[in-house]
Amino acid sequence: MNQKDYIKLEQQYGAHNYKPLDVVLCRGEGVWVWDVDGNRYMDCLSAYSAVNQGHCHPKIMAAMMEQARKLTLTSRAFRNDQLGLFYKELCELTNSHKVLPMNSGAEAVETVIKAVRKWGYQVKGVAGDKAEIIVCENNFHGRTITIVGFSTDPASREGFGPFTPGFKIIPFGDAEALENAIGPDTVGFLVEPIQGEAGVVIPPPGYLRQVREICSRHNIVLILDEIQTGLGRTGKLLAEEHEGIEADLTLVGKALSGGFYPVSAVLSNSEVLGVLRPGEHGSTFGGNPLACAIARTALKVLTEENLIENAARMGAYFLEGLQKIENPKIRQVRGKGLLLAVEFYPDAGGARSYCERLMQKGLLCKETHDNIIRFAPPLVIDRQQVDWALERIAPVLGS
Ligand code: IF1
Repeated sequence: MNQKDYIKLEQQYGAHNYKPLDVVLCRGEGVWVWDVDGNRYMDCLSAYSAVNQGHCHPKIMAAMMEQARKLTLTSRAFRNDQLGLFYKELCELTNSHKVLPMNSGAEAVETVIKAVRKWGYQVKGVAGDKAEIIVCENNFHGRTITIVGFSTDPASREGFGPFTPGFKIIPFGDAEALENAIGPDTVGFLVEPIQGEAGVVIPPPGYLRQVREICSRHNIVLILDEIQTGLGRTGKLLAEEHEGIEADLTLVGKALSGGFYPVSAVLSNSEVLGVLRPGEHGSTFGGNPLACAIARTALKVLTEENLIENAARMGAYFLEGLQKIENPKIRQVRGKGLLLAVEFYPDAGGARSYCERLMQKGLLCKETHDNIIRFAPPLVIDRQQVDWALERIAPVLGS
């Protein structure tokens, strides 16, 4: 079978809820992936930051195989010997007190919404069913009904109502808007430290510090969605560290497993997770021993292989290279660590066609909106590989 045959199968039998580049991958190693015809590409998307540790990392794979031979799933009706160790190691690494494990990012977001609402009623004293959570315009937190209900992206939400009430939307990067939106029933503020899907939108310096102060002053839970920005991507373990703050609740996912398995978690620095009692929340697969063993090793790889420092160094170098590209159609080049973006003027559009041309040159990346290209290679990338990428990107984006 060749690429066309595989694509035909997807077209015929699959729901068409994606429009992928027409490349059919079958193998990956580090920053590289190969298609079924044997062509090699550099992966500059990293499955939206889920493979920060690089494709098929040998240590994570070994941990997965070893655990798969022993025990994969118990449900939370029984205990397993990986869960406690996973909790302890994740808490020590992130300076958290408590963890609630789930699978997908959206599940972690749903978990936090439940916990924060309950905290609002039980601890803050908000009247029943009145709790309000503030979120930002152009957010991306997942695909469930509740989450798309507070999205401002028409493609994400139109046709899927009715939606869950209890959310208020404010502009991103505007601390004053947060202050003004807070009312007596406000229980939490949910925000991405850098908006990924919106196009790697970095808020003004000091924003998160101001947000931290406002939330503390009003007794509101600050929830940072670090599902994409966390675990080294921006050159710090968590993006909150760039501003020296700590959220009350932090969401991680994606790279928590190095791309081997869906693993997400809610990290808590406050009493919020304490409001959940037995029977009130859970998941069949959440916290299973296979997930825990994989995540423990995925975290170890991040630190032992200095991938966070490497993301900071290689990110700065990559950004510098992108900034040298001259094209009047480019509006801005920006990024933090290895979460980078090139934005074209809106009427220039064409981000997709740039991605298609880069694919021809052996580099895979993905547009977000019509005019922004995101570059987010695995954090194992080295200087020569960044040079290799820039040698291909510069002529394409420069024309
Ligand atoms: C898809 C985007 C990225 C996320 C943040 C929660 C989730 C995500 C900050 C939900 C997920 C994904 C989902 C993926 C594409 C991707 C994405 F373009 F859609 F927005 F990364 F930028 N919070 N982001 O970024 O996590 O439930 O998917 O595990 O195809 O929808 P999930």
